[in-house]
Amino acid sequence: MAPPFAKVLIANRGEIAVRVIRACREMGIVTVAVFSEADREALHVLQADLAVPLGPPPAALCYLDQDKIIAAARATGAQAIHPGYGFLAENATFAEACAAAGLVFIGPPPAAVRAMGDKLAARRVAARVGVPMVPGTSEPLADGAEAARVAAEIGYPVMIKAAMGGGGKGMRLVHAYGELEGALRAARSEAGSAFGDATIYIERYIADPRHIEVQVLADAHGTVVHFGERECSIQRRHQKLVEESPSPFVDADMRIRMGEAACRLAAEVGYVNAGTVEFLVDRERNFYFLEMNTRLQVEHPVTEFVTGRDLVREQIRIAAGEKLGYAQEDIAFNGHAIECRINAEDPDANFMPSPGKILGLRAPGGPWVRDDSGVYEGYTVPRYYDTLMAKLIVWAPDREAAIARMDRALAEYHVSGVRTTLPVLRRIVRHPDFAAGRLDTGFMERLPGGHGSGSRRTVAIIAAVLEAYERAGRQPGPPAPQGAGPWARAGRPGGSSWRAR
Ligand code: MV4
Repeated sequence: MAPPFAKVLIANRGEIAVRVIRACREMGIVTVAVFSEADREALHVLQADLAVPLGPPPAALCYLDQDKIIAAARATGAQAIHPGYGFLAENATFAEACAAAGLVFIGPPPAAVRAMGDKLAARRVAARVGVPMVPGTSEPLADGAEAARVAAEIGYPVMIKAAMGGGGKGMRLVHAYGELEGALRAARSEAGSAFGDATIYIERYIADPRHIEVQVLADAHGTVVHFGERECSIQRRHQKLVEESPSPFVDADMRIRMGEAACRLAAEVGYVNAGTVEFLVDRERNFYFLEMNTRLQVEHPVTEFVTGRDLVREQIRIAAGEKLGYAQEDIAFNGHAIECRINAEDPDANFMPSPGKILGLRAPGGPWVRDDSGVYEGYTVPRYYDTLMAKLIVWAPDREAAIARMDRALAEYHVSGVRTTLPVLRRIVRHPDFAAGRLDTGFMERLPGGHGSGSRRTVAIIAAVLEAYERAGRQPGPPAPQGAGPWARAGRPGGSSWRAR
């Protein structure tokens, strides 16, 4: 069959640009990469048919520069732009600018992006179609008095959230009335400077929830289907580390109910293309709508493994106006897939970015092992962008076999020259709680070795150093001997004797 587009520009970099190029090549589509001065030798540039320089490394001057990207598409004769994730992927203005330039944006309609970008508007959509959500407000909070009234009604603890937020920014947990006023002020000011909109709302706090999301796909002809769920509860500071599908917590009945809820939401906003509906799930298996991500997600490969369908190919077909050509009952879920994110970060230094030259690289292989990488041996990871280097995804007939396969594949993965999250990933997949499927968003905080939020470890180190200085000042001799207090112990590698829970 003729390709839906002759030429597509990929407005992104790294592993996701490579991923999109792969789908295009299989479809017979000519690919155009764009790149910053820091990305001259990046893998996506080497792999694309054409590559257009954008300018200096700061994202605002290259991958976020809408005019430059649209100019690159026009100059090369591309008909469509795939935004990947991040950068311009959820920018409604950019989608409109593409249309105005006669280019197809491979993503949802701008109105759907806007409706879901405003979390309060999204809550009102969910209410209209009867999708369960966390109890709370669906209109902006007027003042402190209203906040106090609502908080008392839904019961403490509560969360204060920014209407234009998401991904954890501008969020405040309030345990009791006494903290409310300060939290309101802080949340408003943070939201105002981060999103240019100080609108906030209140929700009941769900303690240690699971994060489970549903993949949806909608064509321009009114067909909306879901591709099952992904469990993304292993996170650290709102950065996912491990994702899997199916969720070990979701049964067939719950999958249908969550899937139908996600499809109702998508249909209600006129959604077209690939999207993800996020839910919080409590211990009693209640699920609550959180937000919708109007893009292809990092963790899409686990869904591809269990459904056997190429989501990027589907995105491109949908953008070209093709029909999905299948219905919900045609989508079967087979086996189990797990993804690990390999970031250039130093787990021993609070996950600080670890850019630099990759001196050695050996990626795993073997049956049902997929390495979606944006790097190669000899490549220098630039310091300007996201630290994600590669994603390792495995499939097996069941979860236990998938975990064993991931453990094996991680053991085969060797990177030298930069620090990576590989050792932490290994510890996660070998953890008894992971094996048992006991996952929630507090998992990383409990993982021993100080790899939790990092903040407690950092505080402990500072406290230990201060204590050592004090001791050194009071009595000469070696600072902070073994018998030092719990702070000093927690401040040493492997010495996290103090934990909040
Ligand atoms: C919550 C919550 C508990 N209760 N909302 C964090 C990211 C943002 N999208 C929403 N988040 C949360 N919202 C209520 N009412 C807990 C979180 C949360 C979280 C959610 C998903 C995955 C990881 C998380 C880690 C900490 C907090």
